[in-house]
Amino acid sequence: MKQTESHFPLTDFIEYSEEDMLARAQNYYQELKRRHSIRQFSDRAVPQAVIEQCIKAAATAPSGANHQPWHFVAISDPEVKAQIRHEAEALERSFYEGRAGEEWLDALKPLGTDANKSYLERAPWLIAVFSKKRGGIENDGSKVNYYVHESVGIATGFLLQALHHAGLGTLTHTPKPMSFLSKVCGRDNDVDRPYMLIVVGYPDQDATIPEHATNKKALAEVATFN
Ligand code: IYR
Repeated sequence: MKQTESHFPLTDFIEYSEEDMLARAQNYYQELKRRHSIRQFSDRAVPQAVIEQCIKAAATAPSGANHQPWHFVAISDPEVKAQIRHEAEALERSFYEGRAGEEWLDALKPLGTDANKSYLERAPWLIAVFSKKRGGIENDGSKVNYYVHESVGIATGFLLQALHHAGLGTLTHTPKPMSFLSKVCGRDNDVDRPYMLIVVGYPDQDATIPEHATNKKALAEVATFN
């Protein structure tokens, strides 16, 4: 490998025995299997320090040329949450009233979702994820970013796992179009694009998950070994 820049030895890699590796992989699967999108949130507060650590975990994700083309806006201000709910519900109403089309609405039936998004106000935190078309490591906007969608998708996955691991419930929410989030979050420029809204908090005491959501495809259906 050509090393034109300075490189450091990989000192923080941990190797496990094959037995431990399998046990860790099994345990991790068991942990991730308990992650479910929830739509009934408690209004119980969650310390900002926890959210900060989870965002730091998300921001360790790999990215094109390590440009880290993401920005997270963590919102707990009730007024901002109310504004987001108001805007999102207006969009969702038109979605459920026909914009979605019959096939899409049919696919959503087992989830039991509708245009009511009260959790956007009730949950203690909303994390708006933005992708950045330009910026580079310096974040000064002068350089192009690469594989932005892939990079931000991976970081968002890391964020969901970190929040779940910390003991919090989440929901990925993507009101369409999401441009209103830019204004509400003060990221109204031509570099940042709203990517996803993550609702974060404790599940309500009587939170439920649709049976449909527990039906994950078997390994043989999602993977092939040659
Ligand atoms: N954004 C809408 C609709 C929706 C779409 C999909 I695809 C889902 O998996 C769930 C919901 C809503 O939040 O209700």
